[in-house]
Amino acid sequence: MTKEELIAFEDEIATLFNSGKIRAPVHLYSGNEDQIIDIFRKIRSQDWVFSSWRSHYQCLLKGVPGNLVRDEILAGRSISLCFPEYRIYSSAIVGGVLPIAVGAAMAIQRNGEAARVYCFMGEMTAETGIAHESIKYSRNHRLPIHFIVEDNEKSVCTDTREAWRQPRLSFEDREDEYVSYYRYQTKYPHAGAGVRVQF
Ligand SMILES: Cc1ncc(C[n+]2csc(CCOP(=O)(O)OP(=O)(O)O)c2C)c(N)n1
Repeated sequence: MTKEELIAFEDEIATLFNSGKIRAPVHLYSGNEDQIIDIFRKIRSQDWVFSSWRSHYQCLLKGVPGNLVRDEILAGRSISLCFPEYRIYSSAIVGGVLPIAVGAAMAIQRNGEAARVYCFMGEMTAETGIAHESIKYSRNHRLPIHFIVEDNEKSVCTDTREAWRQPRLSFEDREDEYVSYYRYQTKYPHAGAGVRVQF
């Protein structure tokens, strides 16, 4: 899936949402296509991907056909897209997938499987206790997992750095065996596509 294809998919979802065709919240990306495509160069079909409420790019890059992703979003399930047959799970609970991803990595390690786990989270999620514990446990137990922190600088409407009085976030610019970080500027609000839609 190319950058242009990701953007075209997202533009279509934005249009569908703004015209009232999706009767549930959507969370769009925009502006991170190069970085997320680069991360997916390492991710193979046997690997597991865990994401948040914003997971359509991950689904498409993991190989889920666009029409399946679109159908799920149209059915109002954008915030928790799960396609187990493609090994992709997501949860709309802040930090919710992190311990599940760690458990999947523990199972892979115990069974001696060749798969790896990739777990995406926003920069505010990365500041929570559960993220710090999940990353610490994974690192110390050398689990086959990699965490990706996606920094759009905000948590809903809150500036993450101001909230913590921390100009430099905990995983800012981290690039090691267990954690990657990237920053992007989105053109969208936290949820929706810029037009108020009454469900
Ligand atoms: C346990 C829990 N608390 C609060 C929320 C509401 N909520 C949804 S997304 C979000 C912001 C998270 O910010 P960040 O991790 O930076 O993600 P992003 O900006 O990429 O959406 C919040 C507070 C939630 N979904 N789950």
